[in-house]
Amino acid sequence: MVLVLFGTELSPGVRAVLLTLRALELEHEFRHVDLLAGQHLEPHFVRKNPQRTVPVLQDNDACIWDSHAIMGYLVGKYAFTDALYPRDPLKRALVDQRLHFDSGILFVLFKQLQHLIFQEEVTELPNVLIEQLHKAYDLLEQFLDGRNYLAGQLLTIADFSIVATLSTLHLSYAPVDAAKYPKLSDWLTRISHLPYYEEANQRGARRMAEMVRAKLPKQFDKLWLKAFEEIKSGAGRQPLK
Ligand SMILES: N[C@@H](CCC(=O)N[C@@H](CS)C(=O)NCC(=O)O)C(=O)O
Repeated sequence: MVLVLFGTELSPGVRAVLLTLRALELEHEFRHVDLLAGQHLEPHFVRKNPQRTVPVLQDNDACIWDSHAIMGYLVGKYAFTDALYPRDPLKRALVDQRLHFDSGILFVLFKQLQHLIFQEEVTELPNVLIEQLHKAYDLLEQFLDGRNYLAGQLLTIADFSIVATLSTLHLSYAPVDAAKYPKLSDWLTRISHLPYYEEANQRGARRMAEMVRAKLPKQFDKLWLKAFEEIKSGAGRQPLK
């Protein structure tokens, strides 16, 4: 049976799994779950994931959810090498730390912002959340010190997890300023050169940004357009080898 991924490309977690599926060249079927229409609350979906979140991966009778768990599973079960999720305990610990950073910090900030503008209908973002985002960017900049990728010199699922959330934040809420975060900006450019990046991540991140933009007042247009132009042009920087 083919792997089935349930979700929407608007979701960073879903896009992180799509990046992993594409990197591993795994055949899969994508079943769209419309969160705005509440399809994740329907009984047939809740039977697959009682937490009612996307992504969910179905592999035969098994349903796995949480993007981080799904990515690790895919590499463990289907990859020819462990490069994307090393078995070496220390290397794995570093990847896991980054995955938890996404789960516990970056994605949480994203979810709070989403809640404010889509549920609470605020039209201005609280500075305190944007400051927290910048603190998270500072940390990511430090994580990249001496490394091309977040957990070393090679691409891992930590990069997929964080790029899916970060690219969304970059386009929607707080552009990654290349002057302030040069390593993070270079890393974003480097990942965006992956051949499957546009289809697996950037398209959905851009759609999400368009929805956010429609909810926010004009003052954000300038920031948003700047980020859009930068990502299109590779932030004006050359990818590092
Ligand atoms: N840690 C989870 C987060 C999943 C999550 O919160 N997904 C959002 C979409 S981005 C969702 O399903 N939201 C629906 C809801 O919470 O009702 C993961 O990485 O899979």
